[in-house]
Amino acid sequence: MSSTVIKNGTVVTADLTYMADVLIEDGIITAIGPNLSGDKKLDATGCYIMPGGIDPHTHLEMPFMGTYSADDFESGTRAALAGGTTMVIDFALPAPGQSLLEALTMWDNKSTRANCDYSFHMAITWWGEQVFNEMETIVRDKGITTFKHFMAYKGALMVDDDEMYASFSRVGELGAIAMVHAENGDVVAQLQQKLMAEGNTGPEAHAYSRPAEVEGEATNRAIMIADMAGAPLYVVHTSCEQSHEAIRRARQKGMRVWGEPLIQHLTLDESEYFNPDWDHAARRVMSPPFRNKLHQDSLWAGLSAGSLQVVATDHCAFTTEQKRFGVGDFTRIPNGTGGLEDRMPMLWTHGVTTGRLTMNEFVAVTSTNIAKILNTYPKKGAVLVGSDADLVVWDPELSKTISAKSQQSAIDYNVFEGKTVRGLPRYTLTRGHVAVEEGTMKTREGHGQFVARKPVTPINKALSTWKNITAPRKVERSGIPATGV
Ligand code: DUC
Ligand code: ZN
Ligand code: ZN
Ligand code: ZN
Repeated sequence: MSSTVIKNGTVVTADLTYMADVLIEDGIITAIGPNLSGDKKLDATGCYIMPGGIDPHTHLEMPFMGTYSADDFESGTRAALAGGTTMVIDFALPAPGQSLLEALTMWDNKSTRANCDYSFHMAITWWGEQVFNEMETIVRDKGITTFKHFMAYKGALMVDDDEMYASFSRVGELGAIAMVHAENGDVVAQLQQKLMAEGNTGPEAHAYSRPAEVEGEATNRAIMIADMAGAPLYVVHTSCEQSHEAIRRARQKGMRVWGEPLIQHLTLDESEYFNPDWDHAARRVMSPPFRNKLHQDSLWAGLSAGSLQVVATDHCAFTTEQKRFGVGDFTRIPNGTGGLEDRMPMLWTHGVTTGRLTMNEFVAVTSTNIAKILNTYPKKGAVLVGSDADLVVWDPELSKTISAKSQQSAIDYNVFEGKTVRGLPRYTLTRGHVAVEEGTMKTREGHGQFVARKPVTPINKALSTWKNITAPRKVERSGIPATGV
């Protein structure tokens, strides 16, 4: 058994900062303390030893809008490791009418190439007895406890309220977690038609077709439906104050609701869509779209206040050639941007070095909080004896200018092109394997393992009093009252 020791660094977790060496044997942390030794030594002088990042929102090699997202499990997880992320959670996406288990087999097959550990969420894109039954197998036998619902993409992935209520109720029974892409798909479809009819065919019309109100309405509706169904709710890509406000209010009432801003929404704004270069704007088309500074401030405030818990990417990368499917019709531009490699350096640069987040909050929102929400803590998201050695040795003085020329992602551009980041991995370790070593990639295709998860029953429920208020009570009546004159 060969061992690795990380020497002379400062351990930074979601709640502690202290000097210690970290010993790793067989991919597991086996000791934390002074003066440790091992076969291989990694020097962490001047660095922070943190739990590797967890990105709970990726779409790798996903069939979408007539094409496939360009990063697969190999290039996607390589990009992740380059940026200090050691686990991704991808969405298995059944086509409407398709068996959930069949979709899962497809995702199992794609993920054999992963360079780091991964897990899945299951999307619910249609409803029926088969889905109801398969959901139990997915939770009990397949280790997947999160079910994503698209409230947008009408005519494709969208589910409507009756389907959502039925599915959320099932989620509640199974002790699982409901997730939503919260945008009102009916309103979006009408706005798209109107904009196209008026000759607004460019990428900026994408933003006009998906205003913050569309997201705020859907977030409020999903929260209410989750509450009635008794399911905890995770709102993916929370991009605006309206959505954040709904989450804040629900949490304050004791409902179990979480919100997930993306690094793109935190650091890029809507002005990107008004760039005269069509390619520049189209490359940034994603849903929800980038917002203005007021929304960005709301998201940053939510992260430090704790009303938003997780920073993700929604990594769904398309090449320029793929984006050009939408020339002359913005509704055909494949929705999605990359971010896996840049999430941690961008958040450190714009969050920690500016004082918006402490180092410990950085660890919480990039790793520990989602590990806890998804019930994979302390295997993941922790620097503890017995935890997986998914670690990043973070050098706060290392800097670079982001460029597509030097990225791991398979696409030909980067939405953060030209931005300078300070704070990068010196080493990234995935279950003890050093996958990034002082700027050199040493990833191993197929090293990644699936991480099964269990429900957090019985306490992981929506917690409002709605059920008590409306508990059925039969009223005995003696007769039919007389009607008025
Ligand atoms: N939004 C995107 O931009 N891409 C993938 C799916 C989504 O909801
Ligand atoms: Zn319906
Ligand atoms: Zn989405
Ligand atoms: Zn997504």
